[in-house]
Amino acid sequence: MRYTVLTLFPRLVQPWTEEALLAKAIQRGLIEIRVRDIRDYAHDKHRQVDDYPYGGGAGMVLRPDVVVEAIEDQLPADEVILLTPAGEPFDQPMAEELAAKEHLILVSGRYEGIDARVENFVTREVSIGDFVLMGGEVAALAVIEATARLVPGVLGDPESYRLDSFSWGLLDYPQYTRPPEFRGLKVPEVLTSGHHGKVAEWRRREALRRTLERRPDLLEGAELSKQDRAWLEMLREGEEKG
Ligand code: JF5
Repeated sequence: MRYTVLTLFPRLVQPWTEEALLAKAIQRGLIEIRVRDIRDYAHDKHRQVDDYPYGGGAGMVLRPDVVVEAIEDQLPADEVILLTPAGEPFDQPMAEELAAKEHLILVSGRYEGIDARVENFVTREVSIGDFVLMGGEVAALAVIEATARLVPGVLGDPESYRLDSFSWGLLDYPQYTRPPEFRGLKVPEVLTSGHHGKVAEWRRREALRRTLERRPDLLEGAELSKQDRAWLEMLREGEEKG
């Protein structure tokens, strides 16, 4: 998998790629991350990339010629993705779809926005959430983080991505490690019992409990067994009684 990040702040993005799992994946040749400065595509000696908005108003707008020439210089790509709060919401299924591609170009806007004509030169616009960042860099890195871990070999143990939150369509079950008691808080007994079947059942129930409490919206899209539905029914009844 190759990623090309187009940004006005390459020095913000580059260091993120030089640590931890991303660095290891690059070193192993599993992924490649190119970071390119949009300003290198400016036309004038002052390297101007933005200008005043037509129609007036506050702030500056990124020029379409500069941004589109930066994109075109990095083609071909399977996807050209503009990060913007106005985009399609990013989620795990989209991460899985993108992780199967060979080259993603990620375009990070800054300032008050990008000239709307750039939309005609991207394959999709993506939002990582309903908030406004100061620029698309963190959103581009979020897309890289979410997709690179799905590239075969990037995570050591393939179990760790099959079993995590959202691969079930549910939130993760709670995890515990040593010590067995911390400031009066004990590890649930079932986890130290050695009964693998009981552990699996408890984890599934706790994942359902957490999802019901924190993100009931996720239950509609989750794959639920008859047993799951029975537990949820019990949990909901328990909730009603306080
Ligand atoms: C940006 C105009 C881009 O704020 C974001 C963002 C939020 N979710 N996903 C992306 O990107 C930066 C801000 C304003 C265009």
